[in-house]
Amino acid sequence: MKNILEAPSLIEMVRTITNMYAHGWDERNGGNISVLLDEAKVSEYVDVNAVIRDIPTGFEAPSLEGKYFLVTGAGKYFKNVRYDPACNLGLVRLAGGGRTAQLLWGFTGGDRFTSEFPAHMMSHAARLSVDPASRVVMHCHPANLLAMTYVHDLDERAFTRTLWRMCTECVVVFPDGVNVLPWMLCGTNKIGEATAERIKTARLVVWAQHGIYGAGRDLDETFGLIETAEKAAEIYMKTAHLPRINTITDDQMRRLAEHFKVTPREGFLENKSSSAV
Ligand code: 2HA
Ligand code: ZN
Repeated sequence: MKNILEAPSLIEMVRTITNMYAHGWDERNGGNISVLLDEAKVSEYVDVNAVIRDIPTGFEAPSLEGKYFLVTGAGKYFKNVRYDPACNLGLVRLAGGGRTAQLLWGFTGGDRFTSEFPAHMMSHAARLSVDPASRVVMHCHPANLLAMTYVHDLDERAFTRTLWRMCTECVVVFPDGVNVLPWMLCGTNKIGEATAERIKTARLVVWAQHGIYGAGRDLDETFGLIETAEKAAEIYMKTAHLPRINTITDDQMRRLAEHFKVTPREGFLENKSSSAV
């Protein structure tokens, strides 16, 4: 067996978590990540028949049966992960229709996966149903996106349009837009189901007054989505109280979409030649 601490996916997970903490997105035990791994790769590093313990999940996810996930632990601080990955992270395989997570490595302190495991697993199932290459679900608490949910309309089209207009590249980076959930109790199957439902049509889902979920094909893509949306929210929070003199128009966003060959979410731009702000 190879040393799992040298596995590229584990190294990238630790680096990403460390970077997220450095960005201020993950105070205390805030935030969590799960990454779907291939069995062939996993079996280079762990004996997939040696289950350390079974952890009940409290939900069903039949489409994820037999799938492997590297995931952050409940109550773990992102700032500490790099000093002890085996304590703060776990590698699990879902069994029993998703009702059980079989621990194969990690959680050495006897812990379990993040309290947001239902939202993560349900979001993976939802994203895989629309994009079989989807691998990553990431949750964190970026300050400007969070601040924006206190002062901006939570309508998904309005929220997305504001973010798109804050930086030229936003419509190119997240043409699918940003979906928004109202405040809900976190750590529950209910918020998991709601997140999964909203993450089907956009890779970013804001949890009002809490944070954001991102989904992507790898850690870089997912981090980059959140990073770009958070930058846009920062520009918004820096300018929202000031008179607006200039903007990015819908026609300009349409030109960006044509040039960079992306398709903005249907109905989110105004009709051609409209000057709506
Ligand atoms: O894991 O961020 O939403 C801590 C959280 C819960
Ligand atoms: Zn959170």
